[in-house]
Amino acid sequence: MKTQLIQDAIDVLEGNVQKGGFTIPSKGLYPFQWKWDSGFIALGFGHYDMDKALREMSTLLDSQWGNGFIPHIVFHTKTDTYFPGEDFHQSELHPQSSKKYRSTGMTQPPVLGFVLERLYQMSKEKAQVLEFIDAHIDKVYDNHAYFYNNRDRDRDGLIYIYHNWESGTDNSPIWDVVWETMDPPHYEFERKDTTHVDASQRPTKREYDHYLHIIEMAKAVNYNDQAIAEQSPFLVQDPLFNAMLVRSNEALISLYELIGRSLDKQEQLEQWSQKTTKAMNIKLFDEALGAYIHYDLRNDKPIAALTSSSFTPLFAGVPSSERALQMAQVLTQRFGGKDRYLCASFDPEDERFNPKKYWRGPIWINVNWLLYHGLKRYGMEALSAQVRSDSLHLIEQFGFYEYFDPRKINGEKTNAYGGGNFSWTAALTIDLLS
Ligand code: 9WN
Repeated sequence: MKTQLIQDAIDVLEGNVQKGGFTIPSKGLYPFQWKWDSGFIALGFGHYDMDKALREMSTLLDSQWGNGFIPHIVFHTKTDTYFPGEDFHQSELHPQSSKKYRSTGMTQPPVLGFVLERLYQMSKEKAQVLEFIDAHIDKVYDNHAYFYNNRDRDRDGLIYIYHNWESGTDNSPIWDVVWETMDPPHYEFERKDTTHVDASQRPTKREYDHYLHIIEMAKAVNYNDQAIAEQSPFLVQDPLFNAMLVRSNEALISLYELIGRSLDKQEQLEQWSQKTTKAMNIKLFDEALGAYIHYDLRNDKPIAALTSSSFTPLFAGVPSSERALQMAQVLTQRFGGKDRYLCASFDPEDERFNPKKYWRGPIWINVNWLLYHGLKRYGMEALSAQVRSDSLHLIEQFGFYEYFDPRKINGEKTNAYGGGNFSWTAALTIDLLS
């Protein structure tokens, strides 16, 4: 079974590889290269075709802007099957945007540091991977420097995101409180996602109005970070985003040590990490809920609700062991139990929980992968094994889908939703089974 599932996963990944040296997340629905998808996808390739893994990384890094920014979508190919596309985003408005590729003017969680480290760890040809790392690591460092220099408004080490698409968890109920502070125009546009996936599993039209409105604001200031920080109605410190940064800082330090250079950068990364970790523990940990939460920087208030992102600081070693234990209890008691698979993307006990709707409840395999490793890091073997086996069970049962229903329901035809033959689901299956 194991070998068959790995073979099936390889077939999915190979089917999504494109001519330009990048891999799409899913045919039809997502026809370009996405930042954090590419990171997870490379981890799958790394187990059977390291050249492809490194090419995925270098193609993405090639889209970097002059200021170190790496965009969330790189529009390699011309197609109007996705909305909003390159003509809507207009990355060229920013004076330092890539001259080679058009892209969005927003980013996604910084996973590339730890992806490079893991590729090195899994490689059989260490010298080849180390040479690649030596040639590319500074770009990832520059990306972190971009965040600390431009996205740390209060200089406390917590990076903000200015759009929900930057979180990767697009329509999480977390953002509802921000939408309540906005009243965007009712734009006229043609959705493409709902021609590929049932509308009941995707964000609403009104939510899209908010998404587009923030982009219009950012375009009006030519994607200038300072102006965005001053004007964006959406300015949030996200626990997942900051945890990925801390974990990638840590990975970059060990990779610089391996290649034996840039002591100054190692020291800088260490300082950044300590600052972010400290701030996350002071500002983002909610004692009553027992896990990390989002902070609405624009309206200066915490968003007290639990999501799967709330537990991802485990992956970066951010919580103390006492807090980690508390988080594991919350995960088990509130998200787990005999009637549910781990881990729902939103608190199953909250009335806004929707088990079929995208980031409002369904399980996502990339977050499960982060939780699996995070729990393992704290020695919580049984719970981490459960996250892994729940993930593999759902994939074996239903296929390489984009997201899965966390409820254990008998007699349902399918518990899997969104795009099919989804790349990171396949890639992380390979990694979990290798
Ligand atoms: C917008 C590609 C991306 C993922 C995100 C996921 C979804 C895009 C969309 O697909 O978002 O970025 O159009 O809905 O939410 O996490 O990276 O797979």
